[in-house]
Amino acid sequence: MAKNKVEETRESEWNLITPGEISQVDGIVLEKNLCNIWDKIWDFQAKPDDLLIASYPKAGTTWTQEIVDLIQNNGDIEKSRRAPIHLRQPFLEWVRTANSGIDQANAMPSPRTLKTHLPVQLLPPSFWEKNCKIIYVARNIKDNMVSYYYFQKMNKGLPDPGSWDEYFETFLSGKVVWGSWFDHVKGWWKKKESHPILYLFYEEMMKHPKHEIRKVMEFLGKNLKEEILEEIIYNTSFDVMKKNPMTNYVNDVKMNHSLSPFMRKGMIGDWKNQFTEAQNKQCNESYEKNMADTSLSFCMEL
Ligand code: PPS
Repeated sequence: MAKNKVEETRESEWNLITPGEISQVDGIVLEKNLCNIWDKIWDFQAKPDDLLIASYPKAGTTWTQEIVDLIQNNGDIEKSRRAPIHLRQPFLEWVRTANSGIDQANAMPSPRTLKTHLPVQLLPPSFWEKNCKIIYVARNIKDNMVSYYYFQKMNKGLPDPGSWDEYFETFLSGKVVWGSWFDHVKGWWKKKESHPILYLFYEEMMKHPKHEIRKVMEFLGKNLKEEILEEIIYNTSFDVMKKNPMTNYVNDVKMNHSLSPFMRKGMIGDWKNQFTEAQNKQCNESYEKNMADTSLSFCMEL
């Protein structure tokens, strides 16, 4: 059954209008096809019962999405396998020839769960006006950077990242798609002082899945039995999700999974296999400088 549902996703749904091209909105680098319809994104009308999952790319978005979907479906894995993740929870910035995340969201009955990677200042204002619940997930800069590098290599919808050494500089300068990691994680952290945002950390989800999943459940106003929570932990573990075609973008013609799988390693501290000593030092210096004005802190290794 799962296989047929994946095949139902028409190939044209995956075709980008301007693959790999970039432009900017308010100084933030974004995919060109998105910039071309920016007014449509900005004018998106959120509804009070929308739930938004926000993150910097590669921070654990899909993992959080699957946890949320399973909680909403009381742990029923068959229901969560009803469709690929981007059809269950529209991605606001998804712009393809055959559809867009905004059109998908507009056609979807409430209550809706939506996904975005937009930095806080670019989120359509209706989300604030309607006081929507938001879950933000953040991941430490080093693992996030490595994951994004391999994603840009395998996803032809994004610019070619160049060599690792080149990418390292681009990432630290904030000139990657969706902007600076520093500004993203800090901007959303600050916003939670004035808005209902559950701010999660990838590393905490790895270390204490039950605790973090329970937090999500309580934030969603649900109360699931212990055994259901255990099933959700199992079904959202890296190994199980890696085998789930509904969470792996298997039909995305822009993604070359043989270059690097969507679910790649799912680890804390894998950056040590990628960073040189000099890069680690440079990243630490940049981190200290850019994070001096925030109370946010991250676990970089176990
Ligand atoms: S995207 O494209 O921005 O939506 O990607 P995103 O889902 O945010 O991030 C993908 C990375 O998250 C890892 N991942 C997981 N890690 C642990 N457990 C689970 N269940 C899980 N699901 C996804 C995925 O492997 C990517 O990280 P890397 O380091 O590249 O493996």
